[in-house]
Amino acid sequence: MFSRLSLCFFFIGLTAYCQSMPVDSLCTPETRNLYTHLQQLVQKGILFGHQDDLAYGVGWRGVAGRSDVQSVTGQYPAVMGWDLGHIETGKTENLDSVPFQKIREYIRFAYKKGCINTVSWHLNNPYNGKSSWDETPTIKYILPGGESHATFKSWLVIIADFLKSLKTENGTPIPVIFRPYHEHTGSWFWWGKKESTPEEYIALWRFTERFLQEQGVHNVLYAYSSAEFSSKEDFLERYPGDTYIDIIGFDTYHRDAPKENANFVANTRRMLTDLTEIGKIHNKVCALTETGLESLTEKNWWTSIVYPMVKDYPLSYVLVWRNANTKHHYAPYPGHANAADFQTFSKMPKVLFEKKVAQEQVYKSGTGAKRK
Ligand code: BMA
Repeated sequence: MFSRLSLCFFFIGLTAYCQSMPVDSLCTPETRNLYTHLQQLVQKGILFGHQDDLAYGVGWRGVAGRSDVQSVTGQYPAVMGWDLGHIETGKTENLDSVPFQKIREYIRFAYKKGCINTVSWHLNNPYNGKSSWDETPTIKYILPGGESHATFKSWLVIIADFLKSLKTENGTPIPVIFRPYHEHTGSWFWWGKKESTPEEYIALWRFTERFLQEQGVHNVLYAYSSAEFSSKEDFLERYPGDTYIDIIGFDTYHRDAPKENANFVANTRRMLTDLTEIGKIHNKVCALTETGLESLTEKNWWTSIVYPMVKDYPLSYVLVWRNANTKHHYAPYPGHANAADFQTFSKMPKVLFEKKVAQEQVYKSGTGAKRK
């Protein structure tokens, strides 16, 4: 009896332990702690994220410590997104003209504050050198045996080197969420739904992940992030598997406000419901990996559309896209008609900006996370 009971506790404990582990069993302690914290923070609230936050905003670029989000709310976003598109070409700046050396510095700055970095990759087409938005079916050419496999591998070496170069002054690797091959339920990238079969897409993911790990990358959590999807089956059609993915999410944008307001909310709620059910079954952290209303044309968008919706789901973070200029931006900047509403949003009980995250000691004291 006693031994059966203790066996039972052992398995419950083992399950809880396994649940909190990232898929890379060799990941660094900070990466493991980050994952544990992402799981635990879900009970406290949703981290707010912004793409390219420190790199530029509306009317400025490359000013140390500056951020439109911080200028408006007094706090940096808790999650910062970066993109490595064009690193594979050997260029020094990404597709939105942010120098990779600067991205390294921003990632370090964010890490020191207890913020979380997520990295996407709008990589060119390795087969023909065209952009991410090229719709040539390509994956078959870049997998092992394909004529562009060597090129693709050389690009992965560049990505691996960049990821490995993310370190503190003391040499501690900085963990990041890596979110490649995103929006694959859409058909606008060469890895998209019409451009590849599910088998090809899954093989691409698995090859990438194994390759990065062989290259010694162990500071990464892997995010599978679709575009809009029609059902759970649709979302999971290209899922590489539980042993490959740490975080699941999707990208969706609010367009044609105010005409589409109700549709945006209903559609996003439907997908969030599916996502959280999948997250429970597969035991994965969930996120709204990209969203936004371009130029924030809707009054009180944050408190009347975003907050009432996202507060109902166990999401780890919600990230809005970049502040490029007055026509293409997703977070308010000083003087913006939406600034006061954004300030109110930043103080909502279930919304976590930088100051609340730093207090959580995201990378250090993960309860349940064990140091190697
Ligand atoms: C898109 C736009 C583009 C940008 C791309 C990658 O949504 O913001 O201007 O180049 O993302 O960041």
